[in-house]
Amino acid sequence: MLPTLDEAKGLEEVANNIPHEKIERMGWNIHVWVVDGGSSDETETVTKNNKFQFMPQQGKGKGAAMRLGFVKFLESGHDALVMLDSDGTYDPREIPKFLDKLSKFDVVVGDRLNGDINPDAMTRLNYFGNHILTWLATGLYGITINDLCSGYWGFTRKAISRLKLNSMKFEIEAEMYTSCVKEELEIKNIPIRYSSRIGQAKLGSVSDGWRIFRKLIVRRIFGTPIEAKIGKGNLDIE
Ligand SMILES: Nc1nc2c(ncn2[C@@H]2O[C@H](COP(=O)(O)OP(=O)(O)O)[C@@H](O)[C@H]2O)c(=O)[nH]1
Ligand SMILES: [Mg+2]
Repeated sequence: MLPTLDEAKGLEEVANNIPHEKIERMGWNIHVWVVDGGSSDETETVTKNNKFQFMPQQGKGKGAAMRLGFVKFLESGHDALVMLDSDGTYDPREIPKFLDKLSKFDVVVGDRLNGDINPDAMTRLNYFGNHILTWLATGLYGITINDLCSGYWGFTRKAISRLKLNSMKFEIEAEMYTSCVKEELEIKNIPIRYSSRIGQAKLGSVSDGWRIFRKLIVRRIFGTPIEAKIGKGNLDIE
């Protein structure tokens, strides 16, 4: 599952590197969804050219997009889901490593901070912020996560069906982690490569860092989003 907002060039690169044959040799049928936040570039054309499924999102933000994707995934009947950003930072050739670990774990998180970060891929501020937020998350919740804000995750169907989320933006990964802890899903961290992005960043380091921090605190106090408590699903967007 690939979230996109004006990432035509990055998406092209991701598409070229998805190891379809290797994944099929491992026994999986692969289906690629592009969850789009209203791109005004060639994203839809690139999606169609690669025979991926284009899924326009209803709300705004990466969080809303992923939650829509998760609901559609559960309706689809597939067994596992791997999500990664479409900006060329994450390498789709590592997907088989995620699928491999999903035979033993509920959730697999790609770990850039103990992996291989290209020198130009992350600003100093983001590097520092990622470490602080990750350290804080492990301290608050007691379950080790090595890279809280990673955009490369793998899930079993069971894991997706248990997640309870209401994030709209870039705090989604932090909430995925807190929900995994709450639902007692087993998390495996695996080192991954992280490269420089193609195109313009959508994340604002300080404002989104603050949203992530707030989400960690709020979910520590109120473990489950109110929408889930009153019986509404992950798709109830504000
Ligand atoms: N569907 C959707 N995707 C988004 C939205 N905002 C960002 N994205 C995608 O989410 C991914 C991560 O965004 P990015 O700007 O790279 O954030 P960073 O990697 O955390 O700095 C990229 O693939 C973006 O195109 C949105 O509003 N909707
Ligand atoms: Mg990025």
